[in-house]
Amino acid sequence: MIYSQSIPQNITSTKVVQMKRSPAKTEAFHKNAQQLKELLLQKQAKVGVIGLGYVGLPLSMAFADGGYSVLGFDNNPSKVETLMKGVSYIQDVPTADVAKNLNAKKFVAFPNFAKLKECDVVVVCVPTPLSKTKDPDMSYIIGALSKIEANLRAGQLIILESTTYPGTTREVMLPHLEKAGRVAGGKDFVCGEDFFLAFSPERVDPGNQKYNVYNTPKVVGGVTEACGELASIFYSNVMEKVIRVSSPESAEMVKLLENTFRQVNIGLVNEVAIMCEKLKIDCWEVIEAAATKPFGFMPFYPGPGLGGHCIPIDPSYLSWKLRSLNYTARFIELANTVNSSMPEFCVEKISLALNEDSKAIKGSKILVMGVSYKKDIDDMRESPALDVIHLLQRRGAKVDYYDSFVPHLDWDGINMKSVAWNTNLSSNYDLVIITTDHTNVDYKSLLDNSVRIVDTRNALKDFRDERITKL
Ligand code: SAJ
Repeated sequence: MIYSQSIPQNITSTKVVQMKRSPAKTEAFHKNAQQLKELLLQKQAKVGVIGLGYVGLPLSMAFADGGYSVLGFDNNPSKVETLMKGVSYIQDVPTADVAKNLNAKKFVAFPNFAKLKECDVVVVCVPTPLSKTKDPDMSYIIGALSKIEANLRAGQLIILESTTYPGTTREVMLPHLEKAGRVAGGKDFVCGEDFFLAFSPERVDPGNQKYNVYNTPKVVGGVTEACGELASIFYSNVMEKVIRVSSPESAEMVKLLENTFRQVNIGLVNEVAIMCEKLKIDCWEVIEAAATKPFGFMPFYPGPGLGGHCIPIDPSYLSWKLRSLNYTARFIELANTVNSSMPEFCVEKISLALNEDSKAIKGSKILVMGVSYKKDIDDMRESPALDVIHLLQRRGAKVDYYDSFVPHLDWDGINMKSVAWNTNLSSNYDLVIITTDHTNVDYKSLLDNSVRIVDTRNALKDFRDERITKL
């Protein structure tokens, strides 16, 4: 380890292997690496964060609180304007934190990227969605890369945090950045000598009250040994634990394993729900009893489908990459099939429940309780409630929704306002479906006043009533 004598104690390496790329330790290397290491350890380094969303803004605040000077960059001018007024638009980032760091001149936001050149470390936290054809949409990474390329200078450390397929850092980022030197009129830059490059997956869990940017272990994989060490030093000055892995590919794969693990297990438990219906067994009782096994089991729960910015998306980056290598990631593809069938499964439950009252979906008034992708947050991305609403509307139902976290729903072609809550709200509807189990709902009132309820989240687990249909 080049810097072993000064590596902070909170860095753990899973294993140290010969780096795939280790350029000669030239004069430039020692100058650039040594200078950057000192800036990092003395907290003099200027930190640039590209993408001020649910990942980039908490990260910016953490490093500003940690004593660094942070320059935030976002190509959405209204986000920059809001931040420069000292206001946060991210649920997990208090406005007081933004105002404090702004006033302390520890954080400034920019709509353009000219100041990137001033940054000693640049962290890329841009979205990596799927395209309409379910292929990786790399446009945000490519956009950020072009700004970095235009401002790259010797001594900078570039870290990609956006979730992506294994190989992105080395195959996409590296070649562009090495050419940046030639663009600037010099010879090509050499990674690990003139600049440093690493991957470190974001592990932000929106709304998680227990785990945050400080106490969630940070995985880091550098293109060279020095890249990995400098990135580890960077994070270890703010985060409690840094986990070194041997390469950016390994770090990219860590995140995809984490989220594929969830996607596949949620797919499994959704199929268990479908099987239990055919067996006329209560799947929630089965899962609850299985969860009493103190070892070798981790409960997941069925639901109306798979929402969020990570779980439904990230595994498809992995399966896409493997398809390019002529391999089919069968578990991922199967889990996608099962998870995306759940909205239809729920609508079938609604149809059967209405049949009990000799009603059809067409013409029925249906209340959708909860539209965000998981409980107690306002995030709508990939929310399965949207699919349920689309399916019901297509079948001629008159659909309203209630969600105190989402007062106005303008998403995915749906433009609705939440109805106002009152204790006998549900009495106005032929059927209620609980699609998101927010904890701030009075479920007893909801049940007492409902004609029929389809509960896709076991929110009514404490009630026994023949009006309730569970997944
Ligand atoms: N879901 C189920 N059944 C489950 C768990 C989740 O249907 O048993 C659904 C949720 O309702 C939601 C979707 O899956 O629609 C995703 O839920 P999630 O709990 O995985 O929450 P996310 O999408 O916010 O995932 C984040 C991820 N964090 C990062 O990627 C950095 C994930 O890795 C975390 O493990 C997860 O939070 C978490 O543990 O809460």
